[in-house]
Amino acid sequence: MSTEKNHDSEIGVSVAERQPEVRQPSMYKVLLLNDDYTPMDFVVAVLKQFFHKTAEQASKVMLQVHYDGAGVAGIFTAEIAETKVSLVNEYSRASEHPLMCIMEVND
Ligand code: TYC
Repeated sequence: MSTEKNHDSEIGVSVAERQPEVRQPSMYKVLLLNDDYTPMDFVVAVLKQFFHKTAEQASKVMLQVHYDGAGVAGIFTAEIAETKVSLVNEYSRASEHPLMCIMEVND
């Protein structure tokens, strides 16, 4: 039986029986997409309110989205990213702006 570099709590435990290694959670980028109608001030307000950006950081991300089509608002675990996407999209719809927020795996 191979026991490899045993830890204190797993003396005599075979490689096959050992618990799997703890793995880092997958991370997700939360992106804002450009459109022709959402006011720049609204996007800056969203970045401050939902992503805790300073006015300067928020303006930078907003302009990145405006000129390049998309920009990263933040990088989070799946559950937090899903919540941010839902909250931002609900807030944008309630405010009658077409702003879109999406998530993608950060590999
Ligand atoms: N393109 C928009 C405008 O000119 C501004 C904008 C920026 C919209 C970022 C969406 O995610 C966005 N008013």
